[in-house]
Amino acid sequence: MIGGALSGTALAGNGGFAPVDAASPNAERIADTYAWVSIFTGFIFVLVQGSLIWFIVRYRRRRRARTEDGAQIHGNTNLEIAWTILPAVILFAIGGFVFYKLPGIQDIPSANASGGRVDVQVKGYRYYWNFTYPNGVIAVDNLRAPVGQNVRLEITAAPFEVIHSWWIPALGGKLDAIPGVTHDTWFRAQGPGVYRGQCAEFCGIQHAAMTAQVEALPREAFESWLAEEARAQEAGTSKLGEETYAGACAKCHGLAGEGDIGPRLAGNSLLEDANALENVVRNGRGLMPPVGKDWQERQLKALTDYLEQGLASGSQG
Ligand code: HEC
Ligand SMILES: [Cu+2]
Repeated sequence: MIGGALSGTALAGNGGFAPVDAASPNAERIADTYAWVSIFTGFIFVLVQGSLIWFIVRYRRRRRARTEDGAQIHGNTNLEIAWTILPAVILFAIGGFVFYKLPGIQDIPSANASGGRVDVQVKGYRYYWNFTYPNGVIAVDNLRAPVGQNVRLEITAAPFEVIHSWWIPALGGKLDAIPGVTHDTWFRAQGPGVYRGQCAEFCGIQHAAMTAQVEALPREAFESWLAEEARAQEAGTSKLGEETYAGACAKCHGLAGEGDIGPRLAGNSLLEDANALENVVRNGRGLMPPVGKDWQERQLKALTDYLEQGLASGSQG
């Protein structure tokens, strides 16, 4: 029962010891399955460990001679039937429950389901996530989504990339982002808020910095943001450049370009040379991966425009 008790939502988020609270129907089904399996594993754990301790104490040698034989036992039919049937029943209970819950975890609600659906492309790169909305809006690391509406995620990685793994625990299970393969998943955020996640596949030196979040907004706020952002990105007045720098570059070069595992960029004259910058970003250099090899023009332009203004101004060195 210990496992069952621990899986209770009261302890959720307890230093990462228990799962976070589910905030989407599919995540809820995963949490239910976890709790259900925990009841049996908890019970078996107590049973096995309890018997172990009991046997150690009850049947210790005491003062008996080393050569003394124990009682001669020739089976126990009832016991043997019980320990054959009980595990079978437990396995059926677990298997049945999982198969009952699975479709609601895996199956993506249809686009015609009530409330409609928003489809977003999710692409993993070292060490950030690029999101593309149906109207062309691009976002980095922060996925804005409407509350209460189904969102389908088409998860992949660029052909020149390594494997990453998309995971926002409160909104469902993890799914690998594999070059050349698209995996679909979905969520429906039950309330506004920020749901944090982490790339769940060890993908390289800055893997730990490869975080992501879903920012769930009330539907009208989401829709007006999306429309407004589309206008701003077409006009080149959005914050896409800054967002791209923070997601795709700062993890190695520092937020103010002060340098980290990548060299200092603040004050580097390359930042004012859009062509040279494009060359580095598209092709990589030395240990720097080609982080923007397949970017759309608009994202590259947003970044070069942003960098042209100079990182140095905000730098403390
Ligand atoms: C995985 C870490 C990493 C990421 C992400 C990264 N860089 Fe780099 N970058 C490096 C390293 C390492 C070098 C040094 C390469 C060498 O010369 O061997 C470098 C070199 C550069 C240089 C050349 C500096 C010079 O003076 O030669 C520029 C410019 C640059 N990066 C810009 C960017 C931009 C812009 C981004 C985001 C789009 C970015 N980098 C993302 C690691 C990274
Ligand atoms: Cu990753």
